[in-house]
Amino acid sequence: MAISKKMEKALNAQINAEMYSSYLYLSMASDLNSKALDGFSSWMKTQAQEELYHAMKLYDFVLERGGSVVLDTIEAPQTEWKSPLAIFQGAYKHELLVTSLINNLVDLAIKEKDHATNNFLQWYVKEQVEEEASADEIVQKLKLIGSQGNGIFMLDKEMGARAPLFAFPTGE
Ligand code: OFO
Repeated sequence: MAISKKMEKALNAQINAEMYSSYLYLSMASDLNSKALDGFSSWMKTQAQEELYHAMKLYDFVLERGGSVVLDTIEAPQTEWKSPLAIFQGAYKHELLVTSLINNLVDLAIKEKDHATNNFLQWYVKEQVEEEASADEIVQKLKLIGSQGNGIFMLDKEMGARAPLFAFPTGE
């Protein structure tokens, strides 16, 4: 059974929200890089890759269910933040918003008795728990460290160890 037009529209909006998340985190990665925090920046670039993956999972699902993907304009994200703490607080706040968007989609799937979409969305429900927790963990660590350069240096090193989801080909 194909998805309803209403569900198709809502899932397309979520594709846009996930693409925006990717944009936002790439913008944060660039700002972290300009603050000489290469490890934090690299972590955020991987986060942006994850968001692209979230969008693509939805993209494939819409097509699989007989719907159409209609890509909309992606809003321009903020470009500068006052501190790494402000960046990760922003990321945490953004994840809370995304969680509410996912919850709304689940509500719609339940209302429409669309069990397949509801089942598909449960992956995102679980993922959001992790997304919120990982951003919040960094916020808490940054608060603990405060302005101690040494602590920030150590955390930057630790965060730089996060492996990318995929590597782009390099070279000529
Ligand atoms: Fe797609 O989870 Fe973050 O935004």
